[in-house]
Amino acid sequence: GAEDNYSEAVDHTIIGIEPGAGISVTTEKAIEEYDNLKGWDVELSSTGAMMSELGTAIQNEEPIIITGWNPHWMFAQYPDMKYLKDPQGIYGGEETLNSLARIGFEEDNPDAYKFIDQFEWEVEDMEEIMYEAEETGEDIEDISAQWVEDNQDRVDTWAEGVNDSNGAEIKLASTPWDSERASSGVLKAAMEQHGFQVTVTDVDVAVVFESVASGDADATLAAWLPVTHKDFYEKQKDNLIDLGPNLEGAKIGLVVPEYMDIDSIEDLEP
Ligand code: PBE
Repeated sequence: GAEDNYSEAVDHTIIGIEPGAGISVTTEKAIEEYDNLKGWDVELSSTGAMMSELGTAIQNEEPIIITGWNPHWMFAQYPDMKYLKDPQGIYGGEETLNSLARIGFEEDNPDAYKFIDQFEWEVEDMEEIMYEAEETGEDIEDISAQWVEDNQDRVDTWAEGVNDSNGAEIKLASTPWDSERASSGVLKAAMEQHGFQVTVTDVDVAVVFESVASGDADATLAAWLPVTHKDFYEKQKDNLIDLGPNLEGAKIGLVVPEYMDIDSIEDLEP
């Protein structure tokens, strides 16, 4: 019925995040590919602005369509939300967070390379850090360092067969989202236990790929594949080494509150 015309209610606008994010690029593609989204806009600003619009909408039980992803605390804070089905598969299925290294890094520093190659953890680990940062307001780097101390058995498996360093400087490129601040923070603290000196630089997704490809950065943990960062990856894949997933079971898509009576992107009226 007319009361269910969510498309008009949201002014044919999807609430997005930072313009440089993979999920923003993917949402522009969804708008091109779905006939019923023709002429729609994606409002790009910041993750913080999106989360605050989401909070207001939920408080007033108003319709809203956001770009959502896991791992993130949004589903812990607002459990009554759902991913819209994506029959065209624009947002993919399961995403993995991959580690990438610059060409030549293994030869230059085999121990650091091995450490980064052996780094892997679970969605629940990452979420533990993200939730705590969100709840306490404490710095995510500090919480990540504490996580390393509290999970020393796990952390030690990443260092198996690695010779301790005498202060080798390792440059990690990362992105400014909590997920990557957590992973980079954990790896930094873990590697520093073994004498490496790790610098983490938060940049745009495009710059992450460019800096690993050009050799300005040694490695990154921040590649969301195969879909979210596809364009960036395709452009640079011959100029970097893909070390494979450091985390499995990630996801991106369009997300709405449960009180919206639709299940699929295709249910949205043009
Ligand atoms: N994200 C979180 C990022 C990567 C990490 C899904 C918002 C993106 O590029 O879209």
